[in-house]
Order: sequence, then structure tokens, then C-alpha cells
Amino acid sequence: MTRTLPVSDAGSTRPNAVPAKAGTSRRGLAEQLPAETLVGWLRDMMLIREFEVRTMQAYQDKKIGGFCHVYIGQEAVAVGCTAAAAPTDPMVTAYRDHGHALARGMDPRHCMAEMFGRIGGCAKGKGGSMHMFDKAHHLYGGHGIVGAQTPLGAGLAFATKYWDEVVNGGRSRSVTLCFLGDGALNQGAFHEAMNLAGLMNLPVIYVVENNGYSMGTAIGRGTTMAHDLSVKAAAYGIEAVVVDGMDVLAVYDGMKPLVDWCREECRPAFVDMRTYRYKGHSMSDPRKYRTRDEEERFESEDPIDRLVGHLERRKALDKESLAELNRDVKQQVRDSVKWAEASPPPPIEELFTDVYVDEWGPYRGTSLPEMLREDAGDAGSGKQ
Ligand SMILES: Cc1ncc(C[n+]2csc(CCOP(=O)(O)OP(=O)(O)O)c2C)c(N)n1
Ligand SMILES: [Mg+2]
Repeated sequence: MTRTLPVSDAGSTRPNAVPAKAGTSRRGLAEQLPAETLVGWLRDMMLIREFEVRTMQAYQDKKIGGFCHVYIGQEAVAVGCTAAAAPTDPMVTAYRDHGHALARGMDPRHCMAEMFGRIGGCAKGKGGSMHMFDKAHHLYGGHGIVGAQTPLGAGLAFATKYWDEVVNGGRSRSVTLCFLGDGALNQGAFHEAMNLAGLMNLPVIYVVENNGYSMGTAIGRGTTMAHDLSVKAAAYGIEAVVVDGMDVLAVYDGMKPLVDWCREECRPAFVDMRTYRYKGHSMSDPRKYRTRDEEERFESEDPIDRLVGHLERRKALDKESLAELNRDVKQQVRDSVKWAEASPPPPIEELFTDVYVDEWGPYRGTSLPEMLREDAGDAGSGKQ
């Protein structure tokens, strides 16, 4: 569903005017794809679900430290959006990022090893659960600060546009997908990013994974106009679309025309992607702020079950092939855990790599900065 925005200068020659109506969701688009493609999406969603179940177990077994947020319930969003974009379109997201990494094609072994803090992880075990990076698959994180990825999304879109138009003298060809939680809507950085995206015609789509909660705060308690988030985009002259994020076919139907439009028109867009996380905010959340009834209502709309139902109706999946898919993803995730366990921790020297400054003066890692050390001399103490 696309909302026509009351943009006063639509069609004017001002550079930040909305040049065309955003690609409207096209029902039935995904259904026209070959059945193997949809079975591939099913496998990806099942892989993410199984991966997250094992992640929770590993966390409880204390194999994973630090913050950890699982994606169970939201699988259709990462998988459907990835399918709607080109593999080279940049993606950036928040800390609930394992699903995006797997959907984008990161080997589950590297994803699991990252959480285990092992050298085989995508960031050599130094980033952990919240910082999945995979440049080969054009995934630029994994960011722990709420909303921090939103200016990065604008920056990535600016970079691809600059590269295509200025450096290569051609047309802008890439679309950046920037995912954020509903909680990030209230961060200043998000509004600055939206303003710049609208002003500079940046090809970026802000996909709000609206799971209804920001930690334990229901969206209506923390966000204005929660019933109609598109007004946030309207303020910046950006087209907005609402998509059912619990149905991968609807995600594709909503996102594919939008991504195509964004690529063609080189304009930003905003998506209110309605979804739900089945588990707590993080591993330490007892979910006392919502009822079991509510959870069950969403679980009965499960995105994996819905796609299975669709494929069965199409006679593109039988019980045996579903069981085989199940066995297959379970094996793949089991392997990833074994592989992560076998991977060694990063050696101590890794503390000094991948940082902006390798070594600072004679500072060698004591708790005192050089200027406060007694043996630092005049320069160190700040005396001239
Ligand atoms: C700037 C900042 N403030 C607060 C936090 C603590 N914090 C971590 S997650 C979170 C809630 C974000 O919720 P939402 O954006 O809806 O994402 P979801 O967890 O639902 O995916 C908060 C407040 C943080 N990481 N960064
Ligand atoms: Mg949320």
C-alpha cells in the first residue's frame, strides 16, 4: 500500500522535489517467480530460525558473551528484502543482525564464530553478535548504537551515487537498504539522515523493522503517530510504504517495485515493515511487558509456516522435501557451532590491529595514559 504524500512542491524543478510516485506494492509478483526461488527463501528463513535457536542455547551455555539479540519471527524481512535488492546493493543494519548476515550469504560458520569471539568470525571475533560485517556480500554492519546506522545508510547511498555519477560519469545504479528498529525513529541521527537523503536525492531505503517494541517500551508509549509512521517520511518529502513483514511474499511484492523505483529515480524511500519478534529484546529479557496471548497471535501468523502453506498449495513442496530441508539446515547449523568451537580465540596481538592508531607513543597498555605517568617527562605531563 503506498500513500500519496501531501508534498507541496512535487513535480517542481527543485532538486529535492519528489519526481515520481514510489513503486506501488504489486500483489502476486513473488508468486510469479519460479518455485525453486521460493523454496530457496524458505530454506534461508529456516536456516536463520535454526541458527537463532542454537544461538540461544550457546548463549545459555555461556559460549557467547556480551549482548545478543535474536531475529526469530522477523526472518521474512531480511530474506524478502535481500531478494528484492541486487546482491551488490549495500545493506546496513542495527544489532539484531544475524538474519541479515545469513540472508545476504555470510557462511553461518563465520557468523557463529564471531559470536563465540573466535578468530574465524567475520570480524575475527572482535565484534561479537552486534557487529556482523561482510564486505564481500556488501553488508556494512551490525551497529550497536540505536540509529547509528541511519547516517551510514545515507553515506553509503551518497558514495555509490558519487561513484556512479561523478567518478564514472554514468547513472546512479545502486540502492542502499538501511534497516532500523522502531526505537531508532526517535533518534536525532535518523532525522538528520532522512533530511539529507531527501535533500540530496540519495538512493536509500529506510526499512523500519517495526516489531512494536523498543526493549520493553511498546511503540505507542514512546513514539508519536505510531499508527501512521509514514508522516515521519512525509516531513522530508520521502515516499512511504507499509508492508506486512510476516509474509515473505508480501515483503517481496512491496519491496521489489520500491527498490526498482528507487534505482530508477534515484530517490529515497521509507518502509513501515510490520513485524514481531517472538523472543525477548535480548537474552536477558523476561518479556513481562506483553502477554502470552499477544505472542501467540503473532506466532500463529508465522512467516515460515505461511510460506510452507503457499508452497504446499502450489504443490511445490511435499512433506519429504520439507523434512529434508529441515535436516539440511540443522546439519549446517550444527557444523557452524562445531566449527566456531574449534576456531581459536584471537591472539593478544589482535588488540592492536584494526584500530585507527596501532600504538600510541610509549603507551603499552597500562591503565594510565602516557600524560599521567610519572616517567612521562615534561612532554608527557603537559609542561613545556
Ligand atoms: C543511542 C542508544 N540509546 C540506547 C541504547 C540501548 N538500547 C539498545 S536496543 C534499544 C531498543 C531499540 O529498539 P528498536 O529500535 O525498536 O529495535 P529492536 O530491538 O526492536 O529490533 C535500546 C534503547 C543504545 N544501544 N543506543
Ligand atoms: Mg523494535
